[in-house]
Amino acid sequence: MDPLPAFPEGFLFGTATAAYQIEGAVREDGRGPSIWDTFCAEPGRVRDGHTGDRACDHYHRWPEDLELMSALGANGYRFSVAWTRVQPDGTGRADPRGLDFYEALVDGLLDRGIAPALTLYHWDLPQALQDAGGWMHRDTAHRFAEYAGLVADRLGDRIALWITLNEPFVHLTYGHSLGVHAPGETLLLDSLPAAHHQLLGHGLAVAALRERTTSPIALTNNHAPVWAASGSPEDAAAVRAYDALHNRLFTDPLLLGRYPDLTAFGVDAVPGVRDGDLDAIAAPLDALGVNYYNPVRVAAPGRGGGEGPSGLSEAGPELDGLGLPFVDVPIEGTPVTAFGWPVVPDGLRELLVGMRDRYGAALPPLVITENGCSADDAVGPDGTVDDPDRIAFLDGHLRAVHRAIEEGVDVRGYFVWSLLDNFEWSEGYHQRFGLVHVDFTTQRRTPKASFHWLRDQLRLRS
Ligand code: IFM
Repeated sequence: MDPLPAFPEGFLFGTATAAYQIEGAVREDGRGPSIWDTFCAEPGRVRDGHTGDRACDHYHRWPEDLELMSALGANGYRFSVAWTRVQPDGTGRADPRGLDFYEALVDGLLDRGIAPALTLYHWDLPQALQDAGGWMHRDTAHRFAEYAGLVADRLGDRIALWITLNEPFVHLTYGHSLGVHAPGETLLLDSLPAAHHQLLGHGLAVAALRERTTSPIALTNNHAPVWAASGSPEDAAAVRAYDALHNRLFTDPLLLGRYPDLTAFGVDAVPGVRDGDLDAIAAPLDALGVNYYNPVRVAAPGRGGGEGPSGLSEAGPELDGLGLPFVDVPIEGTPVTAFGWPVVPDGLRELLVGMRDRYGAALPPLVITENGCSADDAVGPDGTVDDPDRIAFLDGHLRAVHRAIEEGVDVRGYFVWSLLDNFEWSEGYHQRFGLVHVDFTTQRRTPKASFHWLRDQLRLRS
């Protein structure tokens, strides 16, 4: 395999994780329950009844995990803070023990020359706030801003990139519309206030952060290029509808200060919007985080499908019966990951160029805050983990990012999902995304061949 092309000076290369997926220690040092603790405890919600109770035990093993990042040669690390370690029930004063943990982690990163990219919210809402209405309730946006301020009071300028929310699109659809993620709500399109309140929470948090830090601030969402199943006008309309939901619902308000046209969904106006909300939401950003896994192919309703790789694919064939203005259509002829997601590296270039063309000067610099694949990785008899598919995946996607940069898109960093095999939400521990294999019985970490490949690529750059 040829070495990767040169990326711009200062480009961030690292890995990404999230608190509930790796930390474990869910009842230690005053941590309160989050909606994921509750969801996992409900029979039938998560495959094989897996929970994040222990996960990768990162809460205790973080020094070892920092050593792994150093050995990789990464200059960035994206992680998330568990809100309920800072505010166990989502309100009031901070528990210093939670902040102590993240402060030690951040200082450990800085000591190793690794820039900390901190996500404030990766889906683990305090259960107490869910009991009061969760993201369907406007007050949660204010609680989020208060929490953001508490974290910034402690960590402020030591954070290289603040990320308010992770993938609000997935949290909305999987968590609030379809119920396959916590909090398990099945509100379908009635979940839209949870979109608005997440965005409002973002806007209010940006204001709270700006008062406390000069570090750059971003929001991360999941994005996908959307392809039509045919050249028909009906399928083109399906593409527009799906694109509005997946790519525009959260990004248009951020960058353009308005919601996209949702009339294809029978929605004339997003409910719950008050005067001034969109101004708060559209406060200037320093970067936009893009998580990319695969493109999506859709057709007009009634054309079959329902099992393709859209962000809604976990709903399966039932999608066809929901009255949505699109159906999901499989993408054929590509390799697939262990999850069954199509591997289309150039989709990342297409996405990035498309975002630049769509938003023009309104688009801040982009950071690829997640990209990666799951594979059925196992430790072999010789103690190594051979994951050639992941090496090919990363090589292809990094080259796609490079092509986008050559085409003039301002991309500043790339974070592999993920550092470690971890708790993959409703799939439990069945999908392994790590550069490092984790034996969930012994907690032994074994860097995979992809880890060594990426380390060699990063060494070539220094
Ligand atoms: O594991 C998730 C992560 O939490 C959010 N983005 C997608 C990843 C893989 O499904």
